[in-house]
Amino acid sequence: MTRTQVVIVGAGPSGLLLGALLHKAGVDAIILERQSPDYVLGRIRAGVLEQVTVELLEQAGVGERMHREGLVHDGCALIVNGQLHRIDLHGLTGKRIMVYGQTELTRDLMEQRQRLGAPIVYQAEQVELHGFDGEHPHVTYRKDGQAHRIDCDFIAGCDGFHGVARASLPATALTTYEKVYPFGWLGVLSDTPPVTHEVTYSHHERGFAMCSMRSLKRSRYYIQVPIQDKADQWSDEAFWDELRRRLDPASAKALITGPSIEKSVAPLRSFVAEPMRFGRLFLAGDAAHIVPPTGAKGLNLAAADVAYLSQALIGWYGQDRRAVDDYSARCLRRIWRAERFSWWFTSLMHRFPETGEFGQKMQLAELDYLVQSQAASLAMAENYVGLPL
Ligand code: RFL
Ligand code: PHB
Repeated sequence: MTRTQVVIVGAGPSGLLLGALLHKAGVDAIILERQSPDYVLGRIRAGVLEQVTVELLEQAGVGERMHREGLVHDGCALIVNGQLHRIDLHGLTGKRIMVYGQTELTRDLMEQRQRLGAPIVYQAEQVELHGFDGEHPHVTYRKDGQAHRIDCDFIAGCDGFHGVARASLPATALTTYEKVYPFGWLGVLSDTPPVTHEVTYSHHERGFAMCSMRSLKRSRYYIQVPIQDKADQWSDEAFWDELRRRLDPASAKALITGPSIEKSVAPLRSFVAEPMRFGRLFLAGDAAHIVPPTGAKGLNLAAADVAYLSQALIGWYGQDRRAVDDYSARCLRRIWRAERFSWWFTSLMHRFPETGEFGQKMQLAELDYLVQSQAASLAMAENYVGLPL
């Protein structure tokens, strides 16, 4: 039998960052991850970090490569039916964003954990959580055909939307709120120079499109597609043609295409489970909430949860036994504001067939107001760069 202070389920960004912040404060944790390290690093997801997230990563001791290789952006852009408008994020808010892939950040946290000799069990199967409604929780799992048990003080459920932590709670303990959008994002990663030098979101009558990047040589693009579309139905050529149609003429002309190195369809969903604490089990990140990716908030919200959770746990071990009590309420206040922004930006930028012509006119009028009015641009920019912790 093994004992630790905190068992963290999941080695995505939430679990790894929590592990790093706890380790730094002298709190012991074991991370259990269902997949292999290569599998975790193969998932291509987020690209945009808020300043608050950048500061947390620095605090966790993994800022060095991010500052060397990440791209700092002062603005982003909106294309409205073929016309490009820049949003001066820094001029409006005094803050910037960092473009640094989730894959890279995850790799930095994994390598740091290995260097520190802090425990992480990959390919942990059948993880089960026990006794978290009392004072002595424990976690069981199987690895290489053998059964294991870890006793602990707390369990952190950082295991994503399909994880075991939220599913372990009695249905009566949670209230969930959900909205599923009637389309998906087809994403392509390619080793081609990005067409725009800032992250660019396009509203087009054929559907939403966006241009992002991972470096000056690697691009990430997305287009809105019907929810039932499969990635292998889309040849690279068909993807590039459709993307080109949804951009402004100058970007369409400048677009450099090449073979896709990853192509996948992601569904879009808004979801919140309340509360985020049940006895000695805490939920953090995608385990508790999902936002559609349009506002680039998912990973950033996960990092904010982890900031609050690390403070709560470190406080508890520092003899402030009540430090864990307001974890859920603190997180949820920030989460609902990010849910609202992500829902608003998704609703504004995509084509919703059911809204009809009146709905489309409303979107265009709001976009016109957004790019012309400093007050409206500021409200968007303030949310995009991230609300304070
Ligand atoms: P993760 O990353 O899903 O990690 C959970 C981990 O838990 C493991 N796991 C288990 N381990 C043990 N036992 C079990 N039973 C387990 N079940 C699951 C999983 O294998 C996994 O390793 O959740 P986490 O850490 O909360 O991180 C959340 C972020 O990954 C997510 O919010 C973002 O990727 C969302 N997102 C974006 N967020 C941003 O902030 N900025 C962006 O630009 C952005 N772009 C995106 C995105 C998500 C996307 N997709 C594909 C959904 C773009 C896309 C296309
Ligand atoms: C990305 O680079 O993958 C990305 C950037 C901004 C978003 C979503 C995804 O809003």
